[in-house]
Formats: sequence, C-alpha cells, structure tokens
Amino acid sequence: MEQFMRRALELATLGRGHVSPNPLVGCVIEHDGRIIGEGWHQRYGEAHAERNAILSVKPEDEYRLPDSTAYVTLEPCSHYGKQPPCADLLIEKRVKRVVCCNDDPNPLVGGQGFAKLHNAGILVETGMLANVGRELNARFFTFFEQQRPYIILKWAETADGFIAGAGGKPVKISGELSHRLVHRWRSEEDAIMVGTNTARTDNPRLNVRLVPGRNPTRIVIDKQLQLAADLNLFDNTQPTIAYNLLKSETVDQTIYAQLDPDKPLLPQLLADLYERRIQSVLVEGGTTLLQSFMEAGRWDELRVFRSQTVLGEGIPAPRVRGTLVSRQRVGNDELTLYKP
Ligand code: AOF
Ligand code: ZN
Repeated sequence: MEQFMRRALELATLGRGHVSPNPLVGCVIEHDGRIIGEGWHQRYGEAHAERNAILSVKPEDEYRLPDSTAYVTLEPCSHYGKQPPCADLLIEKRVKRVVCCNDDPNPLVGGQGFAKLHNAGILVETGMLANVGRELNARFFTFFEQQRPYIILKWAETADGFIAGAGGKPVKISGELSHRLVHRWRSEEDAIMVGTNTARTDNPRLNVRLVPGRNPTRIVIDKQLQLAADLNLFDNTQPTIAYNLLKSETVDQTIYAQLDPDKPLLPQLLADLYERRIQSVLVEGGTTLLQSFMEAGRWDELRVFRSQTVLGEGIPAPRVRGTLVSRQRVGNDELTLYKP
C-alpha cells in the first residue's frame, strides 16, 4: 500500500544533511493495516533505517513481525559496512514481506540484499514509488550509476545578462536573500568548485557563513599552479583540492591533484572526485567552467538568479541549454531551475 511507502519516504528525509555519503532511507513496518514500527537512517555510520524500525516495535507487537510487511525506501543492504546487513536482520525477525522503491546501486549491495531475502523465503517487491525514491537520493544514484558526482551549476546574472563586470571585475548582482540561500546550498553539498579566474579575481572563501551548516570541500582548477598562495582558498581552514597539470601532493588541508594534459580534463576530474567519494558538487563559476560542464553534458541541475541590476557591459552569462523546471522570486531576484 502506497500510503506506508509515502510515510517511509517522509521519514527518510529526516536524515537530510546528516547521512552523506550514505543514502536517505526510511522504513515502516505494517501489520494488518497498522504501523507497528518506524525508523530512518539518522546519521552517517549509525544504524540503518530497518534496524531503527525493528527497534521501535513494542514488545507486545513483536509476535506480529512474522506476519508483517516492511516498507523500505531502498533495497536492504547485504554487506558488513559500518553496520551489519539489514537483510540478515529482517530474516532473523522473519518479516513476511519486504517492499522497496529502488534497488541499491552500490555495487556492495546491488541485488544481493533482495536475493538474500528471497532465498530465506521472504516475499520481495521493488519499484513502488520508484521515481520518488530516485529523486530523494538523486546524488547517491548519480554517483554510483554514472561514477561521478551529482553536478549543480549555479550563477547570478544581471537583467542584461552579465555575470561579472568588464574584465571580470566582481560586482554585487543578487540580493541578500539569494546570498543566504546559496550558503544553505553550500552546506548541503559535498564540494564547491570554481575556475582559475574566479579564484583570482573574486578571492572567494567558499565556506558557509550566513547560515548554520558544515563547510564543503573546495575545488579549484589551477592548471599551471599560478594562483597566489595567500588566496582564501588556500587558508587551510577547510580542505581544498587544486587540480593541476604539474604535481600530486598534500600540504596541510590543500590537496594538489595532478591531471594528464594529454587527456580531456573534465572526465579525469570527475573520475578523481568519484575516487575521493565526493557525491555532489556545486559549481559556482566562472563562465568558462560552467560552460564546459554544459557542453560536456555532465550536469544535473542548473540554478540561475536574475537580478534587476543593469550593468551595461561585462562578462556575459553562459548560454542555458536545459529544460525549465521552475521559477520563483527570492527577494528582488528571480530564481530559475533547469534540468538537462
Ligand atoms: C540500508 N538501510 O538505512 C541505509 C543503507 O557503511 P554502512 O554499513 O553504513 O553501509 C552504507 C551502505 O549501505 C550505503 O552505501 C548503501 O548502499 C547502504 N545504505 N542500506 O539497508 C539504510 N542507509
Ligand atoms: Zn542496511
């Protein structure tokens, strides 16, 4: 029954901001139309959704488990990671049926959770509200299925289409509310990335200041290692990965990662971020970098702020090649979302 899965999906969202790089997972245990247990994955490294749901079952309801259905938003795991396998727990408690939204794309699990349950005689069903489940864990699915992080492109442009002043001179474009929203986005993704020119002309800190939340890893492209060492990006207050063509070396919190100049850079960079287990990246500019993600077709979301400011001249915003998803006002700015 979909209503139980909807509840499990709602519970899963309670883990947002605390479980990455793990997926958001919720679980509801239903007996004869009544919920007898509920749980969700609350924090990275801690108990999975299924265990929390089983633990919440009252002693007087425990005898009902063999006649109950577990609604889990993701295939129960089959491996020993930071936690023991959820499939084993469901088998031990002898639930009758397990219903899921999606198969786990993590190769450590990938189908083996369902196989374990099935072999133990538990009825298994998957694909319920599958689209909602995939949307919930878009970063996790993109990461494993495409072996690269989920890419969010973001910029702010003036009413006449510029993202910076003449010669790249930084100018204030979007308003205070938009600014705060960007800080919240920064706190929600694993990493933020900028190109060489933006690092040099804006000297950004790329941290989370205007809202509470954790700082992401910073990523910069600096092919010839020409950026000045006293830029905020290299202040060692949070990790920074500097992709370059010259060396691999780690100094304090700054990681120099070397790419091969004879191969296309973007695919190498994405493959390296995959190796480093970075599941999502917010790309904040400038135009060249944003454009290269769009041209390579390697992006998942685009968020554009348009302000009422008029500049007259400057660096033009990249050309959008995507499908419009939504439009909303943020203070005096307009925020438009696109998908590929
Ligand atoms: C589940 N239920 O609630 C979650 C699952 O290191 P571990 O033990 O925490 O395992 C992490 C992996 O387990 C993660 O990559 C994903 O494949 C799965 N997450 N599985 O059955 C849960 N969070
Ligand atoms: Zn598990």
